[in-house]
Amino acid sequence: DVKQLEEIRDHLVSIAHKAGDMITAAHPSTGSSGSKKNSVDLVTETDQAVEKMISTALAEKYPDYSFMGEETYKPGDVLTDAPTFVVDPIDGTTNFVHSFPYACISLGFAVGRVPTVGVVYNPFTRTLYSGIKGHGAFLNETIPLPLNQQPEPLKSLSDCLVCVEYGADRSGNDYAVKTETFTKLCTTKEKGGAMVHSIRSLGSAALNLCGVASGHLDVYWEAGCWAWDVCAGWCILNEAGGIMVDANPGNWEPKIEGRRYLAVRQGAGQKELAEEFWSYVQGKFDVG
Ligand code: LIP
Repeated sequence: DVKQLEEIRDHLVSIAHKAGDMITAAHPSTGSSGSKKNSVDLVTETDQAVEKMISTALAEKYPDYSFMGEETYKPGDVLTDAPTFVVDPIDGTTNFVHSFPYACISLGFAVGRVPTVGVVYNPFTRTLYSGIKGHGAFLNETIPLPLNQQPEPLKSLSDCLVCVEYGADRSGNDYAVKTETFTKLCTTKEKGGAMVHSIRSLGSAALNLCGVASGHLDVYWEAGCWAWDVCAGWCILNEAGGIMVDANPGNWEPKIEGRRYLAVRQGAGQKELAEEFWSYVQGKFDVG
């Protein structure tokens, strides 16, 4: 019931603040980026320490619920239908390492593999986004999302600010699909492109989804995310009237444990805009 979900939200908010203090107190350098999955996929000691604090605080209060976190995930782990906290201790680790103030703690709660509670907190700007399925999404707990409650209709991609990410895998088919699509989006219409107002690549999937929920980004498209990057932001996006569909052309069914996402902000014409977006996608992603 909603009282229980509000209690979970409040617990996640207090954990997010604690985690935020740990993150802003840390002073990572680009050379001290700890273990690396590859030269651009960074993990710091802070990521690991923050996840430990979060999992301990959650287990104390909710010992029966499952936990999935970026730093303790092992290949083969699956998200089940059981109530599960889905956590990224620092989403935007590269930004964190470079002191670019666009990183956050992403705390999601999924039930039946549906994002049900979301808390996303950027401790550098002290910006908190939260949402509960069926009960709205808010900025700093009081301001309803989207920020413009009467958003403009989504007429054409050429009026849009579009967010994309390069991701941590910079070669192969999926990278070619991304970069060729980015080019097409930014090419003038006369040359067969969409000529969007501009594209942005900001480095945090969770904050990108909150940007679409707020309405300051019209579209966000990425393949290569994990459940902990999107669970919290997805709940907030839906509650702000945004839609999430699959990043591969024509597929309307994104999966939380899948890795391809296309988010469109609230406004008349969302589905038509998703279809227009796909018409510029140059190929299909292999990633599931
Ligand atoms: C990152 C994302 C980023 C994406 C990267 C990575 P991390 O999360 O939020 O947007 O492009 O592939 O998943 O590693 O900073 O938690």
